[in-house]
Amino acid sequence: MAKDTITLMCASGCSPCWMVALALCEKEVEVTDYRELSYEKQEHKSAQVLAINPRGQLPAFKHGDIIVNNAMAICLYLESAFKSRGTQLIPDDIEEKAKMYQRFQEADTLRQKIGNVLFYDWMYPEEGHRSVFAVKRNSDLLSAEVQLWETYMPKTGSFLAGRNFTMADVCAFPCIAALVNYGLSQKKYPKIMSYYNDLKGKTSIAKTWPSFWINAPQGNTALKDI
Ligand SMILES: N[C@@H](CCC(=O)N[C@@H](CS)C(=O)NCC(=O)O)C(=O)O
Repeated sequence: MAKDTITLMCASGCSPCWMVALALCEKEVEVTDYRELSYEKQEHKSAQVLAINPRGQLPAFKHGDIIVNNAMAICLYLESAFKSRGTQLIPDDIEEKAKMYQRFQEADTLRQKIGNVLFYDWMYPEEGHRSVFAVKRNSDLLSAEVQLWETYMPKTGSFLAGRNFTMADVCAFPCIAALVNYGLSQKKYPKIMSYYNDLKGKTSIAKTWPSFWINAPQGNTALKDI
């Protein structure tokens, strides 16, 4: 298969999928075969996904014959494969690079902790297996994590790793946007809100904004007490 064939399977509203869409947009790389799949229809467990990602998770990505499954691995791959294209997302400056890698990796921790709160019932479909203590613990762990991110927020005009928009922003912004979309308190987290407001109109972010969130009924406040 020609190397410039890019297949991407995603679901709208999924933060890891948004990370990849955002990285592709920043790198100015066109997806030749884009498939938006539905969780409700269990399409993430379909043969087309399992052929690329045996875990049956999205995103699923293929560049020519090269398969990369994990969102953050795909993002790093894109920077290497298309180094000279679009935005440089991994800085040369060693201090900026160190901070970029740190926040990039921490974005995954934030994502998992958001998921543990939002998708608890989905992870434990049998009511008898759920626990109010676990719900409270997940919520407390997410609160502590979000408080940490409030201290990470850059001033207007700067980004998570410094002066430039980097892979750290590519992977953290979809998680920050999920927090806001699910009702995060503006009063409690003013710096997170202003980072979100500063970046939400950025061309690549606006262009890749999940339709799931645009069309979702307003007022989902599952994270308002975090
Ligand atoms: N570590 C993976 C996680 C991907 C992931 O959890 N995707 C979710 C949707 S956001 C999914 O496909 N869930 C369905 C499942 O786990 O069965 C990545 O970052 O790509």
